[in-house]
Amino acid sequence: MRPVVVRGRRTRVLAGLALLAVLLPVPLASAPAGATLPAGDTSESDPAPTWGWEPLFFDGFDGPAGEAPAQWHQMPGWDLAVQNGQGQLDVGHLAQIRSTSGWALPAGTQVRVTASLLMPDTGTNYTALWVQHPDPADPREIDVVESYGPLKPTGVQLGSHLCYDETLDDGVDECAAAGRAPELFPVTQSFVPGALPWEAFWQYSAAFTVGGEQVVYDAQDGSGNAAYTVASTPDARRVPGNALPFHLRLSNKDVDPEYAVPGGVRSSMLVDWVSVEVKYPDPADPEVPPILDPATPVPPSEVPVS
Ligand SMILES: [Ca+2]
Repeated sequence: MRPVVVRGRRTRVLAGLALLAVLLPVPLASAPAGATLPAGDTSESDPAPTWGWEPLFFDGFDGPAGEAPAQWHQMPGWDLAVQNGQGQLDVGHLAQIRSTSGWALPAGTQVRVTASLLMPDTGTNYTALWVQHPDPADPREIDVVESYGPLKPTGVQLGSHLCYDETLDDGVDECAAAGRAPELFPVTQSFVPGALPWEAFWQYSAAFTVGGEQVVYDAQDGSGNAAYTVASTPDARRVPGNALPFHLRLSNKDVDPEYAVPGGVRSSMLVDWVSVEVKYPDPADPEVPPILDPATPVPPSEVPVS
């Protein structure tokens, strides 16, 4: 199981320091206008335009109100998430679903997982989209984004887990002790008031190369303006390999009662769409470079987010 409590102070401080090195927020006011949308498309309802990426999975959640999404299944012990009839999936209190499809892709395949999400505004819900690599001994979990909401100090964060601490209440971080601590980046400060993750839909992405060593996370509005771009510390253990399929998970957990903060009115996470896009390695040029050269600091304008 994934931890559901706020992470320890030391972890957050370390993650914050790492974030300073790699988080390169782009001021929204100076970002270029979204002039690349094809005529007729709207920034509210369509994924960002892409070139060179092939769709592997897409769900726009356009089914009738109350109907379960056909490409996902309910996790045992959890509630189902259902469509709301307005083109969105309502991931309510205690809902958790997994993509029925999973993908084991050739090494060198570039993968980008993106979802358009509106987070709950409560202090009692903990919502997440993550890439699950289902090997308990080698999880390689990528948290595309997770949110504790506006009332909790953690707000939204992203990162990855290599290990699950099954004894969160014993005061010992077994994962860190084993050299497998999570890498987490808080990003709430990258959003502007009025467009915070619980006030506006954002497109949250994680991109990686199968068998590579780095994950690039970003959040964009519907016009391609980025709130943040985060490049993870290079570590092959944090990127899915090709031996096991990875799946997608959406969840809405309760925070533990002792950490709950009253307030807020919307406990659901709303999901407009989810996509997985890929670029397969060129057979004529199998030496596909990693998404980023870890040795080279990359300004946000050059990070290959599209
Ligand atoms: Ca939709």
